[in-house]
Amino acid sequence: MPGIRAPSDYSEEPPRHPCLKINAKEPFNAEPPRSNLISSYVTPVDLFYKRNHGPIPVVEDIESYSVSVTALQGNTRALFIKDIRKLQKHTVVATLQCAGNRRTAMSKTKTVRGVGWDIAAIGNAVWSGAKLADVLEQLGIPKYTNVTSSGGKHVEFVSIDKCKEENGGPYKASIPLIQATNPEADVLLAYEMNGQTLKRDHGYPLRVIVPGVIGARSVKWLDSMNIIAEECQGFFMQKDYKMFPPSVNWDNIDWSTRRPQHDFPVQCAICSLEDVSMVKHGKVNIKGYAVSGGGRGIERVDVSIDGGKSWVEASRYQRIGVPYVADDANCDKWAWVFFEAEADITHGAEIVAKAVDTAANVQPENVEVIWNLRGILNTSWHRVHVKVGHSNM
Ligand SMILES: Nc1nc2c(c(=O)[nH]1)N[C@H]1C(S)=C(S)[C@@H](COP(=O)(O)O)O[C@H]1N2
Ligand SMILES: [Mo]
Repeated sequence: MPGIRAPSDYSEEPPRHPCLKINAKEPFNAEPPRSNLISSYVTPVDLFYKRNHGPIPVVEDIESYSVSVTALQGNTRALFIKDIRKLQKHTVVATLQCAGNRRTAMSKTKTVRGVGWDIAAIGNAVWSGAKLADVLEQLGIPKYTNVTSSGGKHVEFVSIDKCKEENGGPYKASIPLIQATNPEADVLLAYEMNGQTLKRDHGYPLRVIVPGVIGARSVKWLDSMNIIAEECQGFFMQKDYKMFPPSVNWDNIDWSTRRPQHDFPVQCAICSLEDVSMVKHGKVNIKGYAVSGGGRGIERVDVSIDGGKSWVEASRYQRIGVPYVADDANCDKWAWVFFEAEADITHGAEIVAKAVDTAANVQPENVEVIWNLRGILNTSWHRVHVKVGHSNM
């Protein structure tokens, strides 16, 4: 692997923002405080959640770094950064969300396995790079290809980081070829985040961005791409990031019965309040994010201050002062929206938010009904408690 190196320990980690809440140190997993998350529509890079399964790779020589691409029965081609930069540069605003977002709350129902996350394992960034559909077209695979002449149906992305789940091997994942070759799916090989060269934590020099899909498929530090007949057989596709029913436990689990999770479901969370907040008698600001997978927009966000008995509709926006309309050509279809409502609070209350997407999918009322042993996709109504007192928060 010329140009890039994967350390086997944590002695070469990049610097990180002191505000981040660290959920695991090695590998480094951290998220911003709730209030920081909603302070801007585009999440600043240093506050963007960091989700890793091994030590962060080190680029030693960017000129010699390349991605090797192999098709079934085909030759291997090397793609250098300069080749990728030669292709048209596309910019996509997309929200990345870890499937483990809100896991800590799910573990309160019954223990789950995995890194604990509050509600900020999510972020919205401006990603720039080449469209994967253009890259593949240049390599001889036309746009909107389902299957290649040699039977290729999936594109596998392989990194170089050393993950213990892969017994020291690299992180990998795949997406269907039809999504990879569809220019409207906006899958990117990204080299910039928020207008700057990618940071090491986020996949420098090159990462995949798969909009509308759980973060696990957006492979960082891309080392090779393979056009393959079956989906990737790696740990994170076959033995993790699958959604099981509440009846499945570690004694009766059969991983082969479920498909790898792909799109994420509709989600929202209140970020202006902690799980329990002291507020002053009077107006309380209820503000947070809402997002859905698969390019579905947010149709509505409902807010309740009586635990879900009665509801009001929150206002929604992406850009300050511009009301959000889910099917407006100017909306960022892969990006979150912020919602805001004001409530008069005179006594202790349970405040709840739930979002509805453009397909009318709605978040489930309780976490119990979606509990799963790996603690993924907790999209239950987000509930916080306020107590009225004299100090603010
Ligand atoms: N090579 C590699 N890619 C990876 C991961 C990883 O550990 N190694 N983690 C995945 C997961 S689970 C998520 S949620 C996102 C997190 O991206 P971020 O750290 O840029 O927020 O990267 C994905 N890509
Ligand atoms: Mo993730």
